[in-house]
Amino acid sequence: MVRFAHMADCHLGAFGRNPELREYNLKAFEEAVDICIEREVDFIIIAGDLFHNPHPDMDVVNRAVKAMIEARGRGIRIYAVYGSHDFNISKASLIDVLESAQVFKKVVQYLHDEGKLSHVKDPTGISIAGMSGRKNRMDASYYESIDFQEPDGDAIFVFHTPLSEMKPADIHESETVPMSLLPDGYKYYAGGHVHRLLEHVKDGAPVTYPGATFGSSYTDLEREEHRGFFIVDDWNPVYIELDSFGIKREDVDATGMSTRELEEKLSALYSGKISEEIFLLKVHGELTEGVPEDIDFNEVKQKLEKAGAKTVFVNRRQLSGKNLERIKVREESTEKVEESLLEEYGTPEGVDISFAGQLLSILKTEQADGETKDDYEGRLWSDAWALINGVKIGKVSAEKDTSGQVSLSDFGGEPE
Ligand SMILES: [Mn+2]
Repeated sequence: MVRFAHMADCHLGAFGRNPELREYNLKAFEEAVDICIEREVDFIIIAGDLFHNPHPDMDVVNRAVKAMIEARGRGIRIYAVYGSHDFNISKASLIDVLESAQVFKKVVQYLHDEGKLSHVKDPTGISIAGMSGRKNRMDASYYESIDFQEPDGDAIFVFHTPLSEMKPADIHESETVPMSLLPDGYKYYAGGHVHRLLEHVKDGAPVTYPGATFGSSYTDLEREEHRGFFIVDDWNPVYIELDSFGIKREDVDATGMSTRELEEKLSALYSGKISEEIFLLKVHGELTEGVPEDIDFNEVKQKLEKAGAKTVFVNRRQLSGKNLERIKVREESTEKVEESLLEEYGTPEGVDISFAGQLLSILKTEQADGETKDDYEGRLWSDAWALINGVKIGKVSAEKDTSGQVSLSDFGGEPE
């Protein structure tokens, strides 16, 4: 009887700006590998996004390699495909390095000349073939371009693509591939990319996504209840939950409350003992009186920690005060809207409109493909500083945070 593990979307190195969550994420992977050793699986399949980016920090790499070498030492083989996060089209990714070091084997040997997939044969006799994730949404044509042939004997197909038949609402249809494009004749289809626990069947064979082992963004933690992976025993996937820490989610709707009422409501959250290690507090809605800034969320955070939570994250992006005015503007482009608002409502004294416009456009720059979050933030800072230093801004002075850190969102949440 064959027993193997199927995991995906470990995103090691994610939560770069939240050391606690980064650690939980690493620990989840180590725990998953430990369970694989304990359960004596024959091999482990990693269906993409083992790392959060193609060139992660060395301490992250070190932890991951240690865990995998431990498994390899027990005779457990590891097979991986690239995900959308740990693949780099122009440079070698860490996945390539670890394959060269024989930590694991990539199962994505695509034979370009023949337009076929090649299979890797595990000592159990099972063959494994895979297709990596792609960032450029060409998955469907990629699948169509390959001349799939029925595998010989028992085989597993690994993929890192959302399927239309199993599409969560937040994934766009254009990014998905219909299940009919998956090759026929495999006994197990090991999916990755979708950070959700999902199970389906194709011609009697399981088609599954284990979801993330921990998650890579605040949204993942807030939305997906499960974190774990599959152990597949005799072709039957059994989900293993990794939840030793516990996550508490509190959603507070402040609509119709004054700041004082909201403070009272929040104080009820830390009146008892909190047994979960991770506490996610979401506060949203429109206050009847006062502004969100009147509430000391830092104090709320500290009180929740005192009540037992090890890590607290407060999402108050959708909390607003009443005295925010609603303005209607009609212009042809975002830039025009901004310009007319700046003209109409003015900028702080001494700041001219074109400066404000240029600064806005710098701050709106998006993270480039393959760029790390640190590089991205560094680039925004240096561009913004070049602009600030090059312009006489009169009375308004800007000071860089002395810690050199600036968070672009409340949580440093990172995209999937
Ligand atoms: Mn992923």
